[in-house]
Amino acid sequence: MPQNTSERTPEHTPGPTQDDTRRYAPVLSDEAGAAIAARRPVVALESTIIAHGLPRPRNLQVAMELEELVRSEGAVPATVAVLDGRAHVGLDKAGLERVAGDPAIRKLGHRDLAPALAAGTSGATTVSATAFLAARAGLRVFATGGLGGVHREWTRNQDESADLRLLARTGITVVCAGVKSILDVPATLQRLETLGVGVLGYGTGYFPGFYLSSSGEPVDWTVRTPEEVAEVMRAREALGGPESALIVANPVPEKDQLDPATHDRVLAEALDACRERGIVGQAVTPFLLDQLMRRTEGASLEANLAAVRGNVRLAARIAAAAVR
Ligand code: PSU
Ligand code: MN
Repeated sequence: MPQNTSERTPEHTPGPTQDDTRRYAPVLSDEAGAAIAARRPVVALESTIIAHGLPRPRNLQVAMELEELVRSEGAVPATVAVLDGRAHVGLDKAGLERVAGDPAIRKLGHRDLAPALAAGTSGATTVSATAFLAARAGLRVFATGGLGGVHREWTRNQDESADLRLLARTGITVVCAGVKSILDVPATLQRLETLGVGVLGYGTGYFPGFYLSSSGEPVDWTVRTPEEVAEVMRAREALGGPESALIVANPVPEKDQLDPATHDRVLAEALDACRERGIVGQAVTPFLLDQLMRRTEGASLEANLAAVRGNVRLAARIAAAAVR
């Protein structure tokens, strides 16, 4: 039923009908819903990394392993994706299998959500779409690998991930290994400052470099325990803001990082290949990640996975500390 029909004017857009809400509101899994109601910890997990960031069939194993990792820390996982025009916060095994195995699965940023729902499409959600849906469903902590950001050739193509602007207006705590090292890291840090997104180094004074433990760029704030992160979350809530995300930048352990010299050499080759083949838009990040994996014979994949595992484990501990 339309609300406030009598007050409707051309300037006054009516809210969604109950029917639209039933069709399009995000579906929270029973398990995640029960956990939120009981103030038990829940961790949102991103699905683009599964569908477009990791090779099949390893990606399904990883998706299940990450959920198991959250559970082993006593929290509830909620992988986010769109299936047949429904936005899900929390997938069952069949849902994870579709995200990992369906070659037609799209990559959805937050601007793609409404068209995907209206068309009844299925897609994996990027950091921007995952943070948007998870926050709307009442989740407070989210884990991924590396955020999107400002690309190295920004002055030529103005490629800046939609992740940044969305994180500027979504109050969720995001645990990541910094931003992907395929990006212009100093420029991305500048943008995060301009946009008012909080950045905490976890156990480090340097912003992590995704495949590398350090990007070499300093951070202004360092925390050392999940409780310290939870305290920052409480202070933000009590202050009433800012309405932006809080990034917990958690470095991949040095023993698991990609060899820095190999990283720099192979990345330069991958960036050349990207330019030569005219790859643009949403395809750039998956292309570069795939190129790095091939050109390092899988070493970048292992570093990426080590980073993601560490982030997921830490996110579960932060979620637990935040509900205490
Ligand atoms: N972290 C990873 N692998 C990934 C991503 C993150 O370890 O593939 C994804 C995230 O979904 C992020 C996206 O939002 O890459 C960025 O894409 P773009 O640069 O097109 O915004
Ligand atoms: Mn882009």
